[in-house]
Amino acid sequence: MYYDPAETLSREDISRLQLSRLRTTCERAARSRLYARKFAEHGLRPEDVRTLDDLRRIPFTTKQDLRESYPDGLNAVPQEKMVRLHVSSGTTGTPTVVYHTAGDICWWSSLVARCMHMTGMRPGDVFQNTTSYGLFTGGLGMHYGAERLGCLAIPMGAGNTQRQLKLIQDFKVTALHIIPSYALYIANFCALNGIDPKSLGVRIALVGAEPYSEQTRSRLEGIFGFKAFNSYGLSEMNGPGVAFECQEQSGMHLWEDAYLAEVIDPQTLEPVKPGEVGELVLTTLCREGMPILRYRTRDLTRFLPGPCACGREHVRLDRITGRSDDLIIIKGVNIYPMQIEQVLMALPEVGQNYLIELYREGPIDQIRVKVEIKEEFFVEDMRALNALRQKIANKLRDEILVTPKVDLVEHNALPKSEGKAQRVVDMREAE
Ligand code: DLL
Repeated sequence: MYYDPAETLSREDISRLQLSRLRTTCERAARSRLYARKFAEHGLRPEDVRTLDDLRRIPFTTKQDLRESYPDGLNAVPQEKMVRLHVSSGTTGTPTVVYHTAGDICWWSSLVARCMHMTGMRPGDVFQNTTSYGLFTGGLGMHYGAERLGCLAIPMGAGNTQRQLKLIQDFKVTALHIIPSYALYIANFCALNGIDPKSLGVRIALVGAEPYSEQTRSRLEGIFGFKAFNSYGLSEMNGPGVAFECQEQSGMHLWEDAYLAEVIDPQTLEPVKPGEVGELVLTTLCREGMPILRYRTRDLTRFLPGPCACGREHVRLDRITGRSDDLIIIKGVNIYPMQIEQVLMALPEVGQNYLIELYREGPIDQIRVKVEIKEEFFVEDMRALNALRQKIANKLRDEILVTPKVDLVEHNALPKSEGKAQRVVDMREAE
């Protein structure tokens, strides 16, 4: 039933293992320039970490630290020992780099294999990876995991939907790795080209790398007939394989033998009360090449209380509601893009894509939501369209407490990207 004996660890075993691995990790980290400096600044020596509570004496690591350490200031072993590096997309300023030793790649692959097995994938499954390869960790990360598990892996990469579908059909693909916005795009493509998505026969979809709502999951499962498992990770912590849903599909188990997780209040930096939402902070416990201590992910989530029916005691993360830097403030009201997605994806008239625009009217910030409408609802009757526009605006207002301007557009009218979708365009500075 389990892929790895680590899945059966009790809470007590987990704590014991975490402490011994944390101590090794601190010793290793102290060999890097960044942590040698940070430890010295805090008057901390690796051997001062004697209990799990001592974790809190270790300073946080931020994205800024990683940028300033570019290209190799976090390396804890000589470069000759490294076998791979991934560089983040770095939309703003200097990118960040993560180096891996052969041992790190081995660990990462087995973590991903463990996740895949937990969803029900087995040797014999045919796995197609629809995300980009190259520097994005969802490519090689998932690929190595699938091969490790013993699946037939097809490294299709991103885009070229016609070809994706042909390979899925010709090789009887049973499991897919897919970003939610691309899954919605394929659904649309199938509708336009008269393909029944259920006839593709895909059983399992690993869906992650960007936030999506429960409503989007239900929509995708309804359209494709597969089970969609949420998958969380970030390049700094390897990539995919950090936390994954089990067959209960109720929160993502975070592998606590490999990562130490905290949820903190991003303002006070203190731990939140149990079960409250805050910023996820992660420490690697198994990495040799580039250990990272108390990394502030900026991702907002919470630990789900209570045991999981699957029996695994590794803590569960709730769906990531967004990043602390995604917060939109309009007329003093805090809004997360995910709230808008939830409302839209629950409406049958709404198609598979939308875009949020922030703009300024005089001194006042405004929000406009452009919504693709399914073909059968995109009629010439102005009254019907106006009524639909009003209905969507009202539903959004009930959720986000401000009334957005709503523009209805034909399906396929909005820009789509091959990688992660850009859902919010902020035009306020440009105006
Ligand atoms: O997106 C790693 C990954 C690849 C995860 C494939 C899952 C599947 P980055 O490009 O570094 O790494 O982006 C990491 O993406 O901090 C979150 O903000 C977001 N993210 C990743 N998974 C989820 C998810 C990969 N399931 C950043 N839900 C993270 C919400 C997610 N957000």
